[in-house]
Amino acid sequence: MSGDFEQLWAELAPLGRNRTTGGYRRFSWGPADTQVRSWFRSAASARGLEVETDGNGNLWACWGAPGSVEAPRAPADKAAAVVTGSHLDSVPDGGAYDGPLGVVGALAAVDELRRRGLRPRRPLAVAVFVEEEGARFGVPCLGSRLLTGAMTPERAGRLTDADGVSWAQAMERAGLDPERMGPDRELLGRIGAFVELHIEQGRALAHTGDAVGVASAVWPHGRWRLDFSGQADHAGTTRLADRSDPMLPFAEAVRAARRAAEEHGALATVGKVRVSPNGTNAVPSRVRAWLDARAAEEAALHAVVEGVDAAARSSAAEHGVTVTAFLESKSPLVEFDHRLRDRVAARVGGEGGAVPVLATGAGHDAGVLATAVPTAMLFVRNPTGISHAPEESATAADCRAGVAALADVLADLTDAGPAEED
Ligand code: HGY
Ligand code: MN
Ligand code: MN
Repeated sequence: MSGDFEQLWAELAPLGRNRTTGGYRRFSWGPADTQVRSWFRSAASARGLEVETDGNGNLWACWGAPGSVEAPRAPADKAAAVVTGSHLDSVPDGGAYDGPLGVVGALAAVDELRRRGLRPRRPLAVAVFVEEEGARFGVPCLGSRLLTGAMTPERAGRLTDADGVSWAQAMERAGLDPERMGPDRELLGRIGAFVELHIEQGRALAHTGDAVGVASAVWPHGRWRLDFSGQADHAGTTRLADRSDPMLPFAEAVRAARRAAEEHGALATVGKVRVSPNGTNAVPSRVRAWLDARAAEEAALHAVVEGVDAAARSSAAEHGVTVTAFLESKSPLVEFDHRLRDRVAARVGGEGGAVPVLATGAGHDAGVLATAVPTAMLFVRNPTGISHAPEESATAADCRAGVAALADVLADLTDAGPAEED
């Protein structure tokens, strides 16, 4: 197995990597995305998996697709497929593991099942969801939101990137038909369970000393855009009293985010800002900033956003600036399906007993799909906890432990039996 995992990892690693930062820039429908999608198709086909692209651009590599030579002979009532996988897109200068560990791990788990002489008695698919990070078009988990109907094709089609290219245009340039976008209840109806392997984006497993953990929940979280509009002016001649400088209420909003997060035991981040016209010697006309807020409970999340909004408005009024807030995406608390969670935990824990079960503040496609099918997540230890940065890491041994655990879970869920069985 190590050969397969390391071989796959070595093939994928160079694609979309920025040589200067060492981070990844794999943005939906861009050149790096084309490369990694093509890599996935060939790696899956090399394993005899039939690869399809759904109307939203998500990839599905099916082992045992109906009619295929390896179609399982499961009785009709067990036809529900088991799906695993994750995403291949990244945040700007993201790490190597966030997303790809779940995709490479899934393909390596298919290899592992074969190595064990097993074949699923239910269809098994490996999925790659598009725009999970929302790095180019702003809404995270766009592919799974479209699939489940959490996002309408109309709104998705109008999302634009920093250059004004719309999602629909970018899809079209990548050879897909945006008219096919939309919820796919028939596809979802064929899925009995989705299990996502993902690097832990935190330090819990590093503290417990476990290589693998199981997810219990995803915190409520969301993204808000704040537009501060003032008056452009000369930096060297405009008196302070005569300025309407949007940078000042923006700065206050950033400080307020940290204060509110501390006060409510939440997390709040302003990591992206665009200044217009962005000149050294000009008072800006507009500052556009994005707030990412997350909390274990909805009430705390709401309190943080309210606190930031109030601080931004009062500072804007003080400086003759207007501020408008837009909710760009919001995800409610997701508790993973208890029965599936416990079944996965029992399988991963085995006779050895308990496996850590932990909540996360990171959003995932498994969290979005949870509205339509039973979903679960397996976490692989992240020794530093760092993620969304080039320094993200996981040991080869822990990755292999994650693959072995995923293979155990998939064997269980697909009721896998001896491959040569007729
Ligand atoms: O932002 C997140 O939580 C995830 O990485 N998309
Ligand atoms: Mn991420
Ligand atoms: Mn991820």
